[in-house]
Amino acid sequence: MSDWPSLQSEYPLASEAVEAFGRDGHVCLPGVASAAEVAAYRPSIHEAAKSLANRADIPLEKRGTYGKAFLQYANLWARNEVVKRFSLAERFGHIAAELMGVDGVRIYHDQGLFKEAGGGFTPWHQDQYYWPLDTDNTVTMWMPLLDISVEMGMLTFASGSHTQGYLGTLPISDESERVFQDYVKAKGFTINRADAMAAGDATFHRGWTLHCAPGNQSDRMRDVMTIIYFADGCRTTEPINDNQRHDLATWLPGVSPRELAASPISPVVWKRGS
Ligand SMILES: O=C(O)CCC(=O)C(=O)O
Repeated sequence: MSDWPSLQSEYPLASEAVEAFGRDGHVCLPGVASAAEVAAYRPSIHEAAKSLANRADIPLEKRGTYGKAFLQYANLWARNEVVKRFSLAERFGHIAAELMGVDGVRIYHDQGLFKEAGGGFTPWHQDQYYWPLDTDNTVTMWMPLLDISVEMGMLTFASGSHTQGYLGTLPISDESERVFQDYVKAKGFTINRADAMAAGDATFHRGWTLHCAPGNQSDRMRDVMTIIYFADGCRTTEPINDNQRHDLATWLPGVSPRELAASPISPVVWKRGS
């Protein structure tokens, strides 16, 4: 394992970035991993993804909106020791903790989200609709593994929308796109995204922040690694939809509603003072 960069060194997180995250519900941080660090881990992320079933064999035009948006590979860290080193990296977990203002974070799961060349848009949605957690202290790190432009499917946010909390039973779909697009307009939220991101730059967004992404108009795969964190010490809730029931069983196995959200596959990634 010593052949791979350790990803333990601290990221110099500016107080302005923490403020922006609190205000907007998202922030884009440059150089969370260096180009060399990403280059070292990217092949293992792809290797782990290859071991999982996906819809790549189904032509894009035969898939629905969700299926066109990305190839989705969850919990890659549990399949590959190198990816484990990446997804459980202290540096990333520490940033998540500082942004949320908590003393410790657990990983909920990681996900490779690969938007294929010609792949469709990601509809507006809220991530936390899927999560049976009793806290809004949740954050997703979204890190491209190659340099990307807007045209490749840049993550796009409605700034300040996290303050609205739960906005309804709207999984990622044509309906969530329509309803939330209208909602964002009606509320006058500013829509923000980076013009370009280098491999290893990362956005962080809260679980309730409305976000979406355009389709990939380039001829290259937009491979992105995401890691979801939640505040250590929070509890699970009674699932309020089938997606939450699935998530509870899958990402917090053996944990019942209202128990401490902690399982062998949701270890503490970073804790103050340890
Ligand atoms: O990568 C995308 O297109 C969407 C990502 C997303 O919704 C997320 O990471 O929460």
